[in-house]
Amino acid sequence: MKTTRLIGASTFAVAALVLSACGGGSSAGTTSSDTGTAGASSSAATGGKNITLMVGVKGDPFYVSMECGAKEAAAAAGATLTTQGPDKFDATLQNPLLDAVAASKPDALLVAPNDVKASVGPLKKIQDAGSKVVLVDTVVDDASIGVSRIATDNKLGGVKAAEALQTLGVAAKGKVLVISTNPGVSSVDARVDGFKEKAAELGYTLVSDTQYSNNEAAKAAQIMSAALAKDPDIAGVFATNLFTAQGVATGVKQAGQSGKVKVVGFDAGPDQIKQLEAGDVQALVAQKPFDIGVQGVEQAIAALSGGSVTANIQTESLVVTKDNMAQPDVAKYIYKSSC
Ligand code: T6T
Repeated sequence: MKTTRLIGASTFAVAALVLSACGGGSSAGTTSSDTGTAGASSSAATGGKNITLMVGVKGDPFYVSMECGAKEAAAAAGATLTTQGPDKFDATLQNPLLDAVAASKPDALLVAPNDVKASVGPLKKIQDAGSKVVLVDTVVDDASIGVSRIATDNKLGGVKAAEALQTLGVAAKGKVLVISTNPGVSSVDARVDGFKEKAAELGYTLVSDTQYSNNEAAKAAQIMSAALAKDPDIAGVFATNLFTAQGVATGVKQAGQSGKVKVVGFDAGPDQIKQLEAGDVQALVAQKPFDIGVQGVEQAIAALSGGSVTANIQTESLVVTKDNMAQPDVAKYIYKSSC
């Protein structure tokens, strides 16, 4: 039977095996008694399976880290992993790649769909042709797609971002702004929802509707500069993903407001960590993409080997600041630019 579960410090036997082999980097290293998934699979039972990982966008350290986890889990299970992704986070670029995947008929597809609606058609085709589809990071509106869905609890991540602004001293009535990527991306939309709910509770004033960077750092910087020109008393900003957050920090810096305007970004790429260190960003909500990759492969293997599959898995996030970033239990979640 399909179930929902929240992944915290515990996860499965395969993850423990992978992580003990690679020296950590994920909370997935802790074993748990919850062995209803691919923990029971062995490379003897699952060897030779072809798994494709379709990331949301190529070269993004979030997806690179996810690929690192997926690669290690695939190797542990004796499966072959091939990774692909569009040059931009854009369904019109990802969909043709998905159509090519359909033609290659992998045993399983791990995919971060670029759009809740536009990605449904190609994924349905792949699923109907018999490949096991596992959604990683982002989802689609059609609930029939995917034997399993594994993502950060993004709404909670947005709540944490608002709480971080409060911790940083943004008081009730403080003016705040949200800058996201594109509407229709499930992950960032949920972060915005969580942030807005908590911001309302904290009495913050949103200076405008959510603005969109199109996942381009330069555009995020421009939006930020324009917003500060219009409302010089903005006290805090939430930027919902890696490239948006990098651009927002640049915009605040160019306006000479670093430190005065509190910037909370999502993700923890290497360049974001540099911005944190430099004081251009005050807090980052880091995800655990390595874990998502490990668990994506585990679920795919479970589905292929007749094991028990978990329909929804939510992974954790953590708030990274200049003060805690060097702690080993935090530093291990900084994203990688290569495996
Ligand atoms: O924040 C991640 C990912 O979770 C989101 O779906 C898209 O943007 C990132 O890849 C960061 O760039």
